Amino acid sequence: MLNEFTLFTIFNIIFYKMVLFTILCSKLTPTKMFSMKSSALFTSHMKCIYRNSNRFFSDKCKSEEKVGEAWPRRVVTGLQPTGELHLGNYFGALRRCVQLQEQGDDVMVFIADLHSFTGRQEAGELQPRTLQVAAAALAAGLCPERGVLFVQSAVARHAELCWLLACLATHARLAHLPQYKEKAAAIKEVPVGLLLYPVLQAADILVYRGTHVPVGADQAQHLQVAAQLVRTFHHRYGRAFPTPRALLPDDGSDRIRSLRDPSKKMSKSDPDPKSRILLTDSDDAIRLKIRKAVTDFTPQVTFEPESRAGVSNLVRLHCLARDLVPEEAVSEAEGLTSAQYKEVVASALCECVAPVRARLADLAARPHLVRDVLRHGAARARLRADEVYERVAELTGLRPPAALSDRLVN
Ligand code: AQP
Repeated sequence: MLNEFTLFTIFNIIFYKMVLFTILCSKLTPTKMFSMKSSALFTSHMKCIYRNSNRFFSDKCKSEEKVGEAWPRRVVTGLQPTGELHLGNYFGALRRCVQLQEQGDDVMVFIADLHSFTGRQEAGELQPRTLQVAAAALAAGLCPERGVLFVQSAVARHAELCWLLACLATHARLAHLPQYKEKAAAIKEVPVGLLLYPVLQAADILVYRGTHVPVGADQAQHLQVAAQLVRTFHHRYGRAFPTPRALLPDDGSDRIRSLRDPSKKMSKSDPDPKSRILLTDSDDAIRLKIRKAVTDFTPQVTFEPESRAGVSNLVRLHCLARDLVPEEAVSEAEGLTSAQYKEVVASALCECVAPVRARLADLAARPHLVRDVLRHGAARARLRADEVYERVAELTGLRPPAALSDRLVN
């Protein structure tokens, strides 16, 4: 802040020196000068100073608003029903949510069915996939009583808030996001929904006044969009939301790589099924996929994510499955070739996946139970979203202010 203020002062000193220099060069007296065009220049500069000082002080206020102080801590995250969940989704999202819940956080997890429309979505596949993702969240250990598990489209407020936020977002900002540029470059007819994806994501969080969002590194920029929208909303209408903060893990669980091409992340939509380990995979399937995982020609096992992405990904998976740090995993692998180490990693993963897979099979046989959880979750989510949206509607003028509406009712 001090630096910003100092720069601001220096800028003003330079400006007035320039004015003085212009006066001397043009041989105009100050009186003549201010009676001419320069008075307009002077006025506009004064306006600029006024605007900047306002910005300076309002920025100062913003920086003093710390997440979690004014707003109760709430974790919000979503999973798209775009396919069967894999170890990346498990380590990177589900298990983290379960851990946060165990630490006492208020965790809301939703199945992001509306988001899944930004890619190609087959109508007949949406319901079974939605149930499957919900079942995976429960199988991973998420407690629906302590948290809230629901389907995004069951709470219409996500879409309603998205519209209001979309009117505050700029095309230039959204079109500049790397994930949009990458996805849009791969298709001919780019749907507007793809551009709006981060705005809907912002609405998903803000409609519950989410303060913390467990995200992967690739989502950090989307969270910046959400933070920017909060600032714009506050500036235009008043305070309605906290500024959401990314919860980035320090164990690398947000960056599980494809087993076939370690330069890419493990993904549901990768056309190669050997690139990912599913939560429903049998032990044999897991062993086979790990055996086929791409490494390199160096036989020793080391952890060098930049230069040896393949083997380091295996080390990472080993660590996450057995709760180790990379140094421990590497020392366990001492004297083993990559092929032998793959057996160690596969065994660790089999042990880790087995209980989740068993619970998933159990839930698959009882879809009514999962549906009940989702119905109950949606009812609770709607109550929370309605409360926030009512405030938004008041601030934006969509509803009369509470005091006035009371008078109108009486
Ligand atoms: N490879 C990954 N490593 C760690 N975390 C990951 N996540 C996804 N892939 C990895 C996390 O899982 C959560 C749900 O992701 P999503 O369903 O929103 O979709 P995504 O991020 O686009 O993941 P996919 O599996 O790659 O899906 P598709 O193929 O449909 O795009 C998120 O928290 C995400 O960070």
